[in-house]
Amino acid sequence: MAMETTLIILKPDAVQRGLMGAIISRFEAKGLQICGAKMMQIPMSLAEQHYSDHKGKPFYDGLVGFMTSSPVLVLAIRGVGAIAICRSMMGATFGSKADAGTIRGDFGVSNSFNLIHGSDSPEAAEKELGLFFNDGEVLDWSRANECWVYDLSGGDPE
Ligand code: IDP
Ligand code: MG
Repeated sequence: MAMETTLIILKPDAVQRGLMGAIISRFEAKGLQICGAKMMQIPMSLAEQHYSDHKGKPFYDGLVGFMTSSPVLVLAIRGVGAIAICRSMMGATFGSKADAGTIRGDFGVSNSFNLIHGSDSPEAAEKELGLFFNDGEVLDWSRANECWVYDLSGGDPE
């Protein structure tokens, strides 16, 4: 599996409810690396670009309204297979259905206020990282404990 960087957004409900730290802690404890972070209030044009695949769906207007309503925390998170790992840690889309043990399952009950966005493919991750981060804002940095997070004895992280 490849080293991947994924785009995570802690949505307005996560920020307003004071859950940023609890959610970031899960990713850090898992062994994923935070490579970019910024707080922002998403402009309407960016929300529309980010969710362009959902344009025309019944929930679309509410979704872009929600995402632009209050600040979010945007994260770039890296690890081997990070895209699928983050998606499984997030849980199913609807808070009412997400399994216990997942972020959406443990911290929310709403189907539209579901706390977190995560890229769902390498193509989406590349596009979304480009939308939310400028050049130089996603850092390549060496973690002091990398050799205990991964088995590096074979050269590649295992
Ligand atoms: P995902 O975030 O799990 O990838 P998507 O189907 O891509 O889910 O939907 C994007 C976002 O749109 C969801 O995270 C949620 O905030 C919102 N959403 C999706 N389906 C519904 C719905 O049926 N009602 C209300 N909001 C929805
Ligand atoms: Mg999606």
